[in-house]
Amino acid sequence: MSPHHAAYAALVDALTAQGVDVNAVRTALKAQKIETPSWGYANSGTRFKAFAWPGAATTTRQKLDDAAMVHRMTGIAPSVAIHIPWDKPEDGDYAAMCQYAEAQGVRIGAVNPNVFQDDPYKLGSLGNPDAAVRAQALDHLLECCEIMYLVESDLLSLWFADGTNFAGQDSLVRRKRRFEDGLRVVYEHLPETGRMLVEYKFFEPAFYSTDIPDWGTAYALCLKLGERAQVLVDLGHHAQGVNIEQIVAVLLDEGRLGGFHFNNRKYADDDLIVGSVNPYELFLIYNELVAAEQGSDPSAADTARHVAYMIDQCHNIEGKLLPMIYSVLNCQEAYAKALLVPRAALAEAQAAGDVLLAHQLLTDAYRVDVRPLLAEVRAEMGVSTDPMAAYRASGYEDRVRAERGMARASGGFQ
Ligand code: PSV
Ligand code: MN
Repeated sequence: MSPHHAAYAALVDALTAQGVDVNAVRTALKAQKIETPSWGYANSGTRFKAFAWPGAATTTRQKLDDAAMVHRMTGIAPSVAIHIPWDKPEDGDYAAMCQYAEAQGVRIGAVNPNVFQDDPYKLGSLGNPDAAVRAQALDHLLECCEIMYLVESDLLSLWFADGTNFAGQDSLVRRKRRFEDGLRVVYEHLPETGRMLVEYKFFEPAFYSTDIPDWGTAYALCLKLGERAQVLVDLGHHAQGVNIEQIVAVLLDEGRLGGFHFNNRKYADDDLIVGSVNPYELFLIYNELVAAEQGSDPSAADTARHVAYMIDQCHNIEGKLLPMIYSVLNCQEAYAKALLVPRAALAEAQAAGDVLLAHQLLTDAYRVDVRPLLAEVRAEMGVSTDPMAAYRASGYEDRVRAERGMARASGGFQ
């Protein structure tokens, strides 16, 4: 018996004795999916400096190659989010982009419009006081609805940098209404099965007010738009101390949790590897998702099953693919631990008001070393039991360094 099998057998015995259905846990883990972002493979950094990484992707083809490698290593990252125009094909051939992705073993996921980079957006996009700029932003958002058809994506993932820097700069209410008007038009142009994910962020780049600063504002917008508008939770977009798992629980219960941008932070929107600063928080978030998925409310379970799990990170000093693989594995580990929470015993302790037993049942699941279980699941899925080591040994990094060299810029599909 290999060391991995011995550890796995011991873990199965311990978990079975606690009443865990290990087969069900393995099945759930094999169905887990995490989407990686095309922009996470390119050179990016802080507003002070983006350090170039040798071999980092510049073209969308290279980003898709990298994403496909992450999927080959982990087995659970089969789709790639694109950002337009960063990933816009020069010849407009989105079919070729999809074919290329499929040939590498991945598919295109969420379409992310970009209404924050061009000069006209200095005072905002859909919230801009100038109707001509609002129209320009709307045009781009509608173009992205068309792109959804072309790449067969059912997710339009929206983030707006809109806001103001100074009190009195603009009317906060008028900005809110401009957003309602603009998003209504976008919603009407979504493909029939498409969903709109509305991301919030409390500050940056605007420093006095942000037009969609929090989940409540995003939720209120979604309620007005219709049920295919849902909130996207980016873990780096909250003030310090905000209880993100509670936001997740509430949005799930309201049928309005659409997706995640996973990352981790210590201070602000740091875009660090998810689970690197606070793996316990990641576990608590997954705990709410599993509770909804396995709970008795069919509508919350359905919402949980359709959540889009996406990574949104910026790797400045730690490489590109390896941190992405690590991020996917951290999500896998958090999910595995959440699947071990004894739901019935927890509900009993909660109903009995046994505060500490309830807390202990939850934290005991967090403390389980699930690595042997994950190694087994990976072996059954036909990927390496140790994806980080497998990537290091693959020679991929040396090959792309030799082929691509050192580049700073990142461009569209070539
Ligand atoms: C904004 O900080 C954000 O989280 C949005 O999701 C953007 O699309 C992404 O970062 C990439 O810059
Ligand atoms: Mn984000």
